Amino acid sequence: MTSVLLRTITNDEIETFWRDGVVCLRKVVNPDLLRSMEAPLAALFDTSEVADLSAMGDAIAKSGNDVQRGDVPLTGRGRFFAGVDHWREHDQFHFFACDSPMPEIAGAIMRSSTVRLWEDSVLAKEPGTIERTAWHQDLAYFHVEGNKVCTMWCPLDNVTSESGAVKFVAGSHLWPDVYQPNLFISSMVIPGTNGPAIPDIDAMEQSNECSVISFNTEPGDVTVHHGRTIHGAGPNTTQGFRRAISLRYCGDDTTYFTRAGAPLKAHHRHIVDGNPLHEDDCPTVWLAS
Ligand SMILES: O=C(O)CCC(=O)C(=O)O
Repeated sequence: MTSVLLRTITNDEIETFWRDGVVCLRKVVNPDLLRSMEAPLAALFDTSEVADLSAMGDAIAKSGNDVQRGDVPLTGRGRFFAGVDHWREHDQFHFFACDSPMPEIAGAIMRSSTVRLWEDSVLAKEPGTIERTAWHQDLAYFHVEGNKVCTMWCPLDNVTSESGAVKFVAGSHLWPDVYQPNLFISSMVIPGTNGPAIPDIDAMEQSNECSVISFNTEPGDVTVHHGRTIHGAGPNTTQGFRRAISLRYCGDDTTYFTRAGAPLKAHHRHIVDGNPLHEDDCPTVWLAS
């Protein structure tokens, strides 16, 4: 398997990222790299290393609160699994996040001479998963401040809007606020967090106050979005899986910035507001030569 960058990242792609807050890089890595992650990802299903967000959604709905769901028949219903930090325990996830071409791509796109790993994350919607991914910004979940923060969303399947392609609000990385983070499948906010409420993106889109873009993707394509870009995803109404691994990287200008109530990681032991990220917390995974 070739695990090198298949082609250079163009200036046009870099400028698209900084203008729209997202870019889709076509055929940038070998699809075999993504195929090599299918078994490691499948091994996480039904373990304590991933959360069943569909079960969480059922509990939220039972308590009378909002769950964001699409119009998918409940028969043969699939589950939405999500997990983070698999790179710490599993060699193949470590390779994917730290030693594959992904960090170099992040460095090129962010125009950063250093790339550090914040986390990896698996996001798998089984066939017939009704849960949407609620609109959110990644930065609201990270104890980080800076402009060079990105997420690379790496699909393991062919993904369309019917199967839950991620949708991005173009240019929203330039909006002034970091909005209060939510429970990912619900507009309910994470208790103890702060920030203004996220605008009603669906209503804004209807009234042409914002533009929402998404991409049909195949394994080997990667979308890269800015840490402040508002994004979400639909249900998976198809008979196939919609599996992805998201890699979240920080660049040169990032420093720690505590966000009250946002998830803390046991291995992040050096969070001091204003300090650069610490090697033990967020390893350097790429340096410009
Ligand atoms: O895969 C999804 O449904 C959402 C992806 C996402 O929010 C992310 O990768 O930051």
